[in-house]
Amino acid sequence: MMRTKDNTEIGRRTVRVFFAIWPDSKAQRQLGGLVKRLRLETLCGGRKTKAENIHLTLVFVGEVHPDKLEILCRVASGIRDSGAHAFDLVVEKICYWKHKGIVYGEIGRIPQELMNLVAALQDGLSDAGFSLEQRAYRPHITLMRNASCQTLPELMEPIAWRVREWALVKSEQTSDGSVYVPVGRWSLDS
Ligand code: 2AM
Repeated sequence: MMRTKDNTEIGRRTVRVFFAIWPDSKAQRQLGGLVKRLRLETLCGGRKTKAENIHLTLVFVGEVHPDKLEILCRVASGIRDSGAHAFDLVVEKICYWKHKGIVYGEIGRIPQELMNLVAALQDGLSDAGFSLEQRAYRPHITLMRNASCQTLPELMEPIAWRVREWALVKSEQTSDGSVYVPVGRWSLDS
């Protein structure tokens, strides 16, 4: 049996969950195309993120027992009911985070609505008894892992989409890599 930092037992039935935003289909195609270019046009080695897995994490919750999913959904519904607002996300640049070994899409101007949503989630989850990472939130869209890069492609034009919803997602490890399964979705006010 494994144990978490606070010495809680992790049984085999825990699930790994996080709150995240998925790009719309056009932005997903553009970001997926970018991942291909990273391989073809640069000296970037590493593990590509599959197009369908490309996302922006809002809050990483970690391993929880399945009976906690209902509480997570309740926290999310409370935030939706309080009237969180839609916003635009614009990826303006490709960056390499050497010490984490990731290549990621950087959000140019971080929308206040995004930070409000993350803060509301962090507060709601803490109040509900979840212990979250203390690191400052740094929004990024991981395109490649275990990466080592010499050069990075320039973005011809920004990749933008209107964020109208967010999701709670379960991460499952398979022989084919991570599979992300939505547990719940919540809309943002237009
Ligand atoms: P990453 O892309 O920078 O690895 C699913 O694993 C998502 O949760 C990924 O977006 C991942 O960020 C993020 N994540 C994984 N482990 C995390 C952790 N310990 N703290 C914060 N985010 C994490």
